[in-house]
Amino acid sequence: MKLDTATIADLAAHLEACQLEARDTPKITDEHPGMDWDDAYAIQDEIRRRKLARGLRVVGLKAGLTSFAKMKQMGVDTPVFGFMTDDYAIADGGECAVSGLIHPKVEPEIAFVTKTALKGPGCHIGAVLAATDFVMPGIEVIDSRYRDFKFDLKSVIADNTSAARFVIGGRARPVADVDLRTTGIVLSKNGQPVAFGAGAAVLGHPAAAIAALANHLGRRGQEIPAGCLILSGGITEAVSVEAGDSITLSVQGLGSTSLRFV
Ligand code: OOG
Ligand code: MG
Repeated sequence: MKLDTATIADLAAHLEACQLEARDTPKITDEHPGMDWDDAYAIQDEIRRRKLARGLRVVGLKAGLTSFAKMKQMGVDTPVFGFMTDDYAIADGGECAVSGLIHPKVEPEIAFVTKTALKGPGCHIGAVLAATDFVMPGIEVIDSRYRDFKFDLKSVIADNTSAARFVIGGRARPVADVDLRTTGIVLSKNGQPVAFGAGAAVLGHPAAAIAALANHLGRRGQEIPAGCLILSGGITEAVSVEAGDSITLSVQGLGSTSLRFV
């Protein structure tokens, strides 16, 4: 760790204030170029602590920057991990108010729900498939608190990996019924297909993103609990949205989920 406890608390308070007031900020590594990975996750943990202290619940975990399309779009090369609280959840077909967001984008993802806990190190796709209760389509709404969505990995980890809102829906299917590598997805904006892909875009198999999360948590003495919702990461580049946009994600064999920006 390169930052002291007070600086970590200040940066967490600053980033969370930017989120709650929907205003942007330069990336924090501009002021703190020496911060390390542990500092970055410590800031994210402090944001989580602040939210729990206000009575919010953590309702899911996420892996991000797990596809080449996303890594290329953001100019980075390693997955990152974050969390979602209950106030991020939007009902299937529901509304997302842009007034509470800075510059939202949507990502087509596969959502996993576990039936047993997953613990790293050494977690692999097989362990993930054995521990998965079902998979569903999920749309993540990301909203980096950084100006113009410009960040490096440490800054985006501290900012809870741009987590903002999410919706899941469609058909929950046991993972044995789907070949998640070849499963096709179509993301539509206002009825027009705008992004296409297949599950293999995410680390070769979306379950590999869940294994990477379990191994990341294992290094920190934590695990993915049973009954946990996890977003495995955007399959395509993220798509910008504004008030009035309707977004639908269709996943082969898993139906579709949608939301509307107002
Ligand atoms: C970071 C979060 C990326 C994903 O699915 O790749 C992410 C960002 O691009 O702002 O959630
Ligand atoms: Mg995402």
